Amino acid sequence: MHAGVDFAPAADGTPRGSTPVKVGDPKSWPTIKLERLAAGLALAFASQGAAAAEKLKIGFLPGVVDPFYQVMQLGVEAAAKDLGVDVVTQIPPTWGVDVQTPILDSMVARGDLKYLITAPTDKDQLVGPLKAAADAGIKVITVDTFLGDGDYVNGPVKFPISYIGSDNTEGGRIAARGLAKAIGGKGTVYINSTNPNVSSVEGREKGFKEAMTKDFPDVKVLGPDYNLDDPNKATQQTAAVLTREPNLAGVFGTNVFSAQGGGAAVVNAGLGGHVQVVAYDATKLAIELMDKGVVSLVLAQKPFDMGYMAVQFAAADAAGVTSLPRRVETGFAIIDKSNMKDPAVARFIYQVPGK
Ligand code: T6T
Repeated sequence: MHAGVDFAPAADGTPRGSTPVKVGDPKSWPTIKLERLAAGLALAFASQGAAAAEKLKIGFLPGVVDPFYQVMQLGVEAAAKDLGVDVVTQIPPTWGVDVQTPILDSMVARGDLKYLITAPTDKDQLVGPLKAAADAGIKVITVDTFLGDGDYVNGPVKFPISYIGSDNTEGGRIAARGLAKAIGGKGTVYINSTNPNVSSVEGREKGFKEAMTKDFPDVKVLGPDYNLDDPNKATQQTAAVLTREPNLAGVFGTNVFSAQGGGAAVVNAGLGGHVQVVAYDATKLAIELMDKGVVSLVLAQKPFDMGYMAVQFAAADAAGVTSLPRRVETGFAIIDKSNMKDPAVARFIYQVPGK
């Protein structure tokens, strides 16, 4: 007679489980000592506790406080919720290596982060500090900006898991084609940008100049000037060019604050609609300036996708996935007056809750 459940059919063929099973004399049952049971359960719960405590912990360190990274943070938090991951977020108040590096070092010093999702504020100067993080056992995923030349397979920098962001050189070419069209293919245009040696805006400048030189020989390109991510500086710099170049036909603002400042200078000079502005980044303000006829083209990046996928990559890597792409280009939504109200496009405008 064996204790426990027997699923072999009864002699008369009726299936087991439909008839009571003889389990014999309970005294003969192997007894599990309660305390052992309790210990076992405690262990089980403890391991569950430990498992819960061992929830994957990821650091998120973007470049600065702005609508682009605020939407990226929404993507990070949505994925963290979906995947049951803990995220520790630290946002530098201003853009720069001197601001971001100490925050990075303090995040590494915590000792509990397994992954770091970050937008390096300089493609060379952040290599050292991020390599130190990797050597400390924190796997790095770069979003929006990259280290070195962004080729983590064959390039000078290979330790990050992946780059997830826009193809900014192509973005620059799109901006050039849009501005050239808006000014009728001839005239002088000006680039206002944020900081040198930042892979994102550097790509935009390069792609813009490349396309203008190659496809629009009658367009002369001035700049870039660097506004250090300060919209007021962008306004001053653009106003100075508008004064120096009375026939200026167009302005390319390579990110949120460059376009904001450049657009404001055009409006302040009463040249809205005459001097065409192309804006990288789909902030509400850029769309409002488009509505007023100041901005003729807006390139919307996909920061939510960048944030969401970066967390997915971390969770996948932690789960043992070894075939994650080393580079993911998230694409653009190109917004102009003809489609700015179309929900399929407008959904890419950077909506920050409460803003
Ligand atoms: O344009 C984005 C981002 O792609 C760039 O790297 C820095 O500026 C923004 O965050 C917008 O301000």
